[in-house]
Amino acid sequence: MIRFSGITPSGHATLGNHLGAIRRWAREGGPGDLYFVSDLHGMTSAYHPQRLRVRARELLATLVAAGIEADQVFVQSDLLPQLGTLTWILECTCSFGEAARMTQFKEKSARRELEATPVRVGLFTYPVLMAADILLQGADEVPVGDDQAQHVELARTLARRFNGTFGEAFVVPAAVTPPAAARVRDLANPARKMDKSARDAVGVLYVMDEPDLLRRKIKRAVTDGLGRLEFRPDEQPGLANLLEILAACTGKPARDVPAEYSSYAELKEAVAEAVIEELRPVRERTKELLDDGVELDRIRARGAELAAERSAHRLATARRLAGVG
Ligand code: AQP
Repeated sequence: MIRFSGITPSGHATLGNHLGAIRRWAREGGPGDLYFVSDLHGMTSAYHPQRLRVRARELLATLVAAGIEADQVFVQSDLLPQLGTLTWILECTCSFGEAARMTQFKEKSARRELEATPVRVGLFTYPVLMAADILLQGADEVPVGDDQAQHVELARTLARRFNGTFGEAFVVPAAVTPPAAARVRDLANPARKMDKSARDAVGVLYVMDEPDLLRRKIKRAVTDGLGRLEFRPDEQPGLANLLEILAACTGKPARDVPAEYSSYAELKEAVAEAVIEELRPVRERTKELLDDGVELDRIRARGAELAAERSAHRLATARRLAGVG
């Protein structure tokens, strides 16, 4: 069984990415699962090429540092020839209307138009690239949040259509809802989720932040003036976020945490210690991998080789059936 998940290098990995995705992939992933750094997805809005390259490398190192098996990770652009080929084949089976229905495209393009920023064709066609990612690897399950479920549905439609029109080439993937995970919020604005591409980093804890910086950011986290140590996400969202972070790092239920502390300051100190210890091994191992370029290059090349090998037969079949191979 292949479960397939990706992470986009639109910024440095955050505590949210770590607790909500990376740590779970490392702990709960099965031997057939595949994880990829989706750098091609990071090109659908304005981006800086050198930054994209550096962040993709850093994210790859972080996935491995967090404990994901090195032969289960790869960088998407290392499969650009295969993905380019399959994306084109699938685009030629996808109607304009199907692509135009994607809610994420409608929302993102509307926002860009309001900001008077150009809407790239890549933003429009990226769900087909995502279908190619999934179908190329023969994924059985794609764990996604609500915002991506429609894209997996498109991948299912395109797989069925191709198989029905030209012949069996693809596994029809299933979108699965991942088990509920901590939704880490921005420490400076708990109404927002902690985003790796946030413009203002004061409320964002990055995996690679040094302990002192983590401590300073947590100390400044927005709480409230109630002075009441209880887990009440609706009334005290900032405090609840801190309690959830501490709970995720220690494995205790968030509701049980307040009883152990007598002030917000004391709680923040405990959160800081827990986050520092949670991230320390990942940060240190990531650093080691980034410093030892040879080892990371080897992991990357091997990941790309395995991903290409795994998908070669499927791509050849699709090309042959589509009349272009
Ligand atoms: N704050 C969060 N709490 C819990 N989980 C989170 N994830 C992201 N933020 C949080 C999970 O991380 C995985 C990778 O996400 P992605 O690269 O597809 O980007 P995203 O979901 O759009 O998350 P980001 O980090 O906020 O990126 P930007 O800033 O580019 O939008 C996913 O499994 C996601 O659920």
